Amino acid sequence: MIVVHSEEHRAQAGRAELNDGQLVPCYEKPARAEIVLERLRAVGLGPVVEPDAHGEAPLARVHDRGYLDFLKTAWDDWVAEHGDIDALPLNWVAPGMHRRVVPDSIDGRLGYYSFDAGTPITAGTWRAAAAAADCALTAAARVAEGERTAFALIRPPGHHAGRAFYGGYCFLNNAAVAAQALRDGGAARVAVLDVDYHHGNGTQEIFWERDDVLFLSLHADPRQEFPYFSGHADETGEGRGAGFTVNLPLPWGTDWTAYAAALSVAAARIAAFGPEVLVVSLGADTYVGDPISRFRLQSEDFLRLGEALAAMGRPTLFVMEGGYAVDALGVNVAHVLTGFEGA
Ligand code: SP5
Ligand code: ZN
Repeated sequence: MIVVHSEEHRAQAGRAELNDGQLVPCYEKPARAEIVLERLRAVGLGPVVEPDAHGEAPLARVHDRGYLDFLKTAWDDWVAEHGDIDALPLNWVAPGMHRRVVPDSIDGRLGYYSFDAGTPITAGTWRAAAAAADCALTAAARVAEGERTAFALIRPPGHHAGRAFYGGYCFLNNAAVAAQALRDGGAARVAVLDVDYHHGNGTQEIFWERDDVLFLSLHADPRQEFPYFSGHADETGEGRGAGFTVNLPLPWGTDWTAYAAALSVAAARIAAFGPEVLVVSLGADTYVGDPISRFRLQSEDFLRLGEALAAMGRPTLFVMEGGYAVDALGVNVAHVLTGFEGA
């Protein structure tokens, strides 16, 4: 399986995120990608290739121009105001306030373009995020050229990032950028299946009114879990996109048996849609040992997940999302990919 990876991911190394009332070391850290790469090499998955540079045009197909410009300059603007410390937002819009005017203040713009305080912008955020998107685009191109599958081994992740917002450790929506590029390259229908523990609110928002990109997500119930305000079962899309968003929220404690049942529902919907390519937003934070999550998948279950994805029978692009039990992350991700390849 072709693995597309860039060391530029290391440029995103935040110092702290706000969690449980404290600034704690970032869960989304460079060691995550390093342990996955090490494991893929150990089990002989590859080749591992560098991304091609795709420029900003494919990013602007799913992201707002003003948002991209903000991301590129946010760090310099922040440092000019506050010095060399991670940039975190401090306040957000509420009902009765408005978003008509983009603030000039960097603090105001951080709040304008974000939805949480867990996603620090650092000196290397733009460089790392752009490299991740390039990896996803390069892997997508390989699948478009006829490969059965490819894996974008990337960070920072992307599925919480929307057209004009960041959050949930995500800045550019790598899976959405890739799905749109596949459409622009001629695929009539693309499905994005999100198996990260958290709802892929950004991907949902980007494709909300689209009937050419089916978005499906299995995730912890937003009544209980981040991102709290997105991912309920009755969110199904609007306009032309009505019926082309599928949310399968699951309770804390979900194990493989319950997870597999939801996966079957997703599989049936994907089969009916008939996509030319399946994009998998691959988070491994459904693992029982994940430090910020509460599902109960075991390492062996990720083999089953890979087999179930292969059984969907589509050319498949894997895009890395979350997973924070770093010691087990390499094994779990490798299990999905070897499960897929062996099936
Ligand atoms: C890509 C991805 O997986 N993003 C996840 C972002 C989650 N951020 C909020 C985490 C809050 C965790 N709080 C529970 C900690 C348990 N003490
Ligand atoms: Zn997640």
